[in-house]
Amino acid sequence: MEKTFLMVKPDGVQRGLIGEIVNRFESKGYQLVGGKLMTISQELAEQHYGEHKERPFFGELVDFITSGPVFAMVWEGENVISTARLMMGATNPKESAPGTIRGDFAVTVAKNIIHGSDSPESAEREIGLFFKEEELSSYEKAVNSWIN
Ligand code: RTP
Ligand code: MG
Repeated sequence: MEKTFLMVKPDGVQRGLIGEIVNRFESKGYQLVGGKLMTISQELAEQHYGEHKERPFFGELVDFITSGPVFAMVWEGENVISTARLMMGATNPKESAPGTIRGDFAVTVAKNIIHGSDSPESAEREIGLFFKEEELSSYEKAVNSWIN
């Protein structure tokens, strides 16, 4: 079953939105298979956002993501990578639709509440950066047969 890496960014943690965000993915029908509150090191931040190294906002992005605890998660389910991105909304909250996480809770692109892997390759890479194999739990839920 497909897995993705999602993370409540420091602004979402400070604003008390962990529960709200977990609730959205649980209610949708996805399954939480890993989660932890952690503070990201400079090195991990630079690896995680490596694709943006040459962008003008890179320094600001690394400073922000390391500025306080994040809630890192792995979620599992059918098509979870792209559907989670739809549920998050557009990167810039000025364009993210109401009903999406960024559309409902964020105002500026720099503080946009949540990160989500953008492809199967990113998901695999990011899960590996943030979680050890033994930190993920695979388990059956009886309710799954009513979803898939
Ligand atoms: P993320 O990686 O955080 O899930 O966001 P994303 O895929 O929707 O957007 P991406 O292009 O990967 O950008 C990563 C994060 O960089 C910040 N950003 N700031 N100041 C700016 O113009 C700017 N542009 C992007 C955002 O916080 C974005 O989530
Ligand atoms: Mg991205």
